[in-house]
Amino acid sequence: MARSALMNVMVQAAMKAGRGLARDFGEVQNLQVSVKGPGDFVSQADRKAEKTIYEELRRARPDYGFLMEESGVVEGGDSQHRWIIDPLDGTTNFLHGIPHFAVSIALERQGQLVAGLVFNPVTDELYSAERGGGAYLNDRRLRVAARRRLSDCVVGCGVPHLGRGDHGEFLIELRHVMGDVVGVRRQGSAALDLAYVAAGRLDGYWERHLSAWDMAAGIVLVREAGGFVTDLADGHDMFGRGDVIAGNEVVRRDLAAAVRRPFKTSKSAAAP
Ligand code: 2AM
Ligand code: CA
Ligand code: CA
Ligand code: CA
Repeated sequence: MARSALMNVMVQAAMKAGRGLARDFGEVQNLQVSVKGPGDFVSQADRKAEKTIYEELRRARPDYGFLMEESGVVEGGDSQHRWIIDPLDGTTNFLHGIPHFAVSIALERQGQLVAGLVFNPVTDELYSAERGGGAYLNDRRLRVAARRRLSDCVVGCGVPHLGRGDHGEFLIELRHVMGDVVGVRRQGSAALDLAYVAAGRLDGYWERHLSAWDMAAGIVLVREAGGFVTDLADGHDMFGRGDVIAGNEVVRRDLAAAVRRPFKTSKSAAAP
């Protein structure tokens, strides 16, 4: 598979940051950790990885703007291009020694997502996609799963932290979805969840309370693997609303219907 110059730049930045993360993962007990919000942690590893990616991308494309989880918006880029970066998606896994986390880098051109890369430096799985060019896991072309009945599907989700409000609503959604599918997985990295949908490992996925950097690269992967990604209202304002749902066309639609199914109280529900 021949990589474009743009993708080479992204891969180089992700690999360099990923090597640092893999080293830090080996001595995770020595890292300083601080708390940003309820259940949201940040360590030196997140910041170092972000700095590495920033420096690499800035050097290669000096005019592009940046949106990064730990540093926010970096002013001074052209108005046409914006990198959207999560240097370490799955920090909680990382800090607990669970080897399921990733670097996530996406590029927006004139407000459209045109490239995405998700890299797990422990498993050495590199997911990449450019608009119109297909999605890849390392050198292998990806395609979303073809299952059409929710009752055959394994789907992923995110569980909102208790400190974030509407977890009661989430539990209702989860109950509905659990009744409709083979299994539900909660793996702790939105970027990898979307990459798994692209790879056909998960048939579908939904999550709320996300930021653009959690999902930007993964959205490109799913689309380029022939999948569908929307917000939870079937629109395309994933960044504005902070929620996302993905799968093949049928699974996305039916999973969205299950997530949104009105809650019946025990009085209105049919007797078991
Ligand atoms: P992070 O590891 O980069 O913070 C998992 O459900 C997803 O939500 C991950 O992408 C994770 O990104 C993000 N996340 C987990 N806990 C969070 C919290 N308390 N606040 C905001 N984002 C969180
Ligand atoms: Ca975080
Ligand atoms: Ca994240
Ligand atoms: Ca992060």
